[in-house]
Amino acid sequence: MERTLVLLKPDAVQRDLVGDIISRLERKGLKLVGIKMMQLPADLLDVHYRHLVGRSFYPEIRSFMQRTPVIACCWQGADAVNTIRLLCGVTKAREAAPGTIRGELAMSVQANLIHCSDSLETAQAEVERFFKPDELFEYEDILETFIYSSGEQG
Ligand code: IDP
Ligand code: MG
Repeated sequence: MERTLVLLKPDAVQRDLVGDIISRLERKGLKLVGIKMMQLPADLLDVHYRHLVGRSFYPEIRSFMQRTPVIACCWQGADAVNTIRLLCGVTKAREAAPGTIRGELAMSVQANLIHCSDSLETAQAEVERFFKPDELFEYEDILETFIYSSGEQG
């Protein structure tokens, strides 16, 4: 089973959408294996968004991501990385598909509610960057045999 990082951004916290977004991922059948609230330091953001450092809009993203604490979560599931990217929708929220988190709940390129890892390799690095080993959990999911067929279970 894959593990992936999700951040619920300051707009999700401020707009009281934390519960709604977590509920969507839970109802999909994904398994929550780590969760915490964090005020993100600038140096962590500079690493996390290193592909955007240097862009003219990066200072605004950094200050936006620091306006309130965020909720960091680690989710587990079969193909969890790609599955959550699909549920999230494209970056420019007003063009995100109906039914997606961004498509249903946001209008902005910057304030698009959620970060999710974009590849398995990135997910592994991001989960390690945001969570200490003892903040991630393994436990039995008693519904797993109703969520997956035997061949899909990890
Ligand atoms: P993603 O979050 O869909 O993976 P990335 O390209 O990795 O998108 O960008 C990271 C975040 O930076 C976006 O979610 C958004 O908050 C912000 N961002 C990306 N491009 C722009 C832009 O052109 N203007 C303002 N903010 C942007
Ligand atoms: Mg990205």
